[in-house]
Amino acid sequence: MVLVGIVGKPNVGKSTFFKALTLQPVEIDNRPFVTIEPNKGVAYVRVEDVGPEFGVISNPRHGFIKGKYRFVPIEVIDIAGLVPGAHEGKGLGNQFLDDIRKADGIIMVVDAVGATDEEGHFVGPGKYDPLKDIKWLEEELDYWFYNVLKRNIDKILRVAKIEKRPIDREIAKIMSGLNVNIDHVKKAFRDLNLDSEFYDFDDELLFKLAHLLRIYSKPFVIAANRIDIDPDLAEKNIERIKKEYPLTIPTSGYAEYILKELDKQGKISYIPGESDFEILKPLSEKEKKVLDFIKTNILERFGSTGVQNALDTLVFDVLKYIAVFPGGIDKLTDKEGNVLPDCFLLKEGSTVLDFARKIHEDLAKHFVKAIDVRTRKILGKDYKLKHRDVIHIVSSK
Ligand SMILES: Nc1nc2c(ncn2[C@@H]2O[C@H](COP(=O)(O)OP(=O)(O)O)[C@@H](O)[C@H]2O)c(=O)[nH]1
Ligand SMILES: [Mg+2]
Repeated sequence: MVLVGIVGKPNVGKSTFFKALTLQPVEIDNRPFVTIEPNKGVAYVRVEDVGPEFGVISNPRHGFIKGKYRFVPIEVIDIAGLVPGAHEGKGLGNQFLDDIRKADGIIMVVDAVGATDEEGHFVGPGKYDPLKDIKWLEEELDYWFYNVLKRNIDKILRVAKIEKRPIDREIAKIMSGLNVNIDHVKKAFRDLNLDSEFYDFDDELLFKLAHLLRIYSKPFVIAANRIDIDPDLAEKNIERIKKEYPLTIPTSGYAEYILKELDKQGKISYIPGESDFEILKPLSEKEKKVLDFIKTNILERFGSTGVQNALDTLVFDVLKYIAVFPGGIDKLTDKEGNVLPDCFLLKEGSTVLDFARKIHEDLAKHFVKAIDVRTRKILGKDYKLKHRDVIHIVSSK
């Protein structure tokens, strides 16, 4: 499953953001370092469902349908807060980053209103520049990769020399625990003008390599969070951050959590990611007031709470996943009568054969042909899938 890590300093709302994504109970507190054990849970990316095109209502085996959308499960991990110097043991250190070593990408949460200093202590809105956080957070992530490289580089070089193996392959092997693959290393080597027989790594070069491997294997989006505290101030900061980091999304984990919770209680109908909600049941004065605030200051102003948007941007735009549906050419149901029960997330560029393999190894082994269920066109095994394709696979068994 796609795995997303939530990273940031203490007290920027990481755990609240996680709770808004997963509706899973977590420890929330405005003391630094509340989260030590990672929170792991299931969140959902949003895909326009294909059911309506076929005049059917899907019932997903995993995830759910809401409105015209299908929410497809992925995994998220919320870890402890980092502080500057974490790699030297400051705060809780950076050991807990290992909890996200397998992450495909990162949501970096910062405090859009700058109300917390670099260690997460409350200083008041406007007193701290959130752009500074992004810089040192990036550096801490680089150090994390650097330390793993540094620990292993002598061995890597020795093995590569003695066994006459290409150095990039050896690096990819050692770094695979951090989700680094050979393509990432090759790309980094190209950027640094290194070839696969380069042995002369000094610390400076190693750090540059660590940085590149980190951005290639753990790309990130920024959630400029807690916009509800002061939307004007947040907007100003975000405009500035976006100049350097275009993939910055204004978010309010708090607003998203309230909306989802009231939706769960059946008091409102809210589709995550939308700019509006519908009131279904009488609300208390307090609930009315909060919803009114969220509607005016968050939804109407920023277009959504941003939480769903941040996750979808990371998974679809940055990590380049596409959603593909298995479907029979004559019927869209499985044996139990579930309509379009499955939806798989695959990397852009995946072929029909990759898709078959994802469903079942046997389906790939005995692959005969595939059919595009929409157009009824026959597709070969090398056909590159598109987002929201519905594919029937014919096998000889
Ligand atoms: N106003 C506002 N407060 C938030 C939001 N998210 C979290 N908080 C508050 O910020 C504090 C820290 O939240 P928490 O989620 O524990 O942050 P973490 O340390 O980064 O995991 C708590 O008092 C939360 O209630 C938000 O979107 N808006
Ligand atoms: Mg936390």
